Amino acid sequence: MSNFMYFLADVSKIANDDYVGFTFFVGSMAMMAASAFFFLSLNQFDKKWRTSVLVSGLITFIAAVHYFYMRDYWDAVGESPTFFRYVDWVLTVPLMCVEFYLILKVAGAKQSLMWRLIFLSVVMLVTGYFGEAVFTDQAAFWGFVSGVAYFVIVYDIWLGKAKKLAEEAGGEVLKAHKILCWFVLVGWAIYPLGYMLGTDGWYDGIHALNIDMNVVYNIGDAVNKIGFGLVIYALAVKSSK
Ligand SMILES: *C/C=C(C)/C=C/C=C(C)/C=C/C1=C(C)CCCC1(C)C
Repeated sequence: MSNFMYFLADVSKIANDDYVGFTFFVGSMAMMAASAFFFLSLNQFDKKWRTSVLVSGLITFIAAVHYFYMRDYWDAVGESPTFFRYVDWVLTVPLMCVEFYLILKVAGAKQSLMWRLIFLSVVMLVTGYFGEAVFTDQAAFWGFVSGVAYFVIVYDIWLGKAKKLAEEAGGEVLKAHKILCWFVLVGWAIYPLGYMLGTDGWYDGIHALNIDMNVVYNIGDAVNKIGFGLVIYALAVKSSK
């Protein structure tokens, strides 16, 4: 079959009764559209804001490519595309940490802050992968370890060094930092929920909801990757003449 025929077969199957596949499909389109939006807007900003908006576009673009793969994998295999999911996250979540550093640079943020957040996010994701794909009978334990790293990130940006820098920067940077903090506290909390829906542990009761983990992850990604990017975009608009 040609690629196009394959695409049609794919779509018709998804369009009929596969709501998980549908969220992969819509997710890939949303990520692609967001990337075009961020990339094409770059010229309107002052030079010092372009890197931040560029990174927003890279985050959604990397996700778009992974969503194409995940959609096909789901369609062909009918299982969670765990490997692609985590490769996507391990590239995009550290880039979100870079965004914090980039906007706080005006207040003198050091690279050490960026590397600390990147390190914590990688610990959070690698331990999550262990629980979801490697040591699946200890999912609750690895999810807990992952959750500890997550809370250290939340602490750092809400109450730690990053918060002090945001206050020193003040104005629009402080406002944007606060919104990003809410994304990490509430938006990122969607993921452990998905994890509990798709793995076994003391939380098995939640399986009664009968929601596929991928739907939850896909909603989380759309909210967080596109929403996060739009906050940066709005900051760049307000801060450019
Ligand atoms: C664009 C992708 C994003 C923002 C992904 C974020 C992922 C997380 C915050 C995942 C967190 C997890 C826990 C806190 C515990 C259970 C395991 C994870 C990896 C799902």
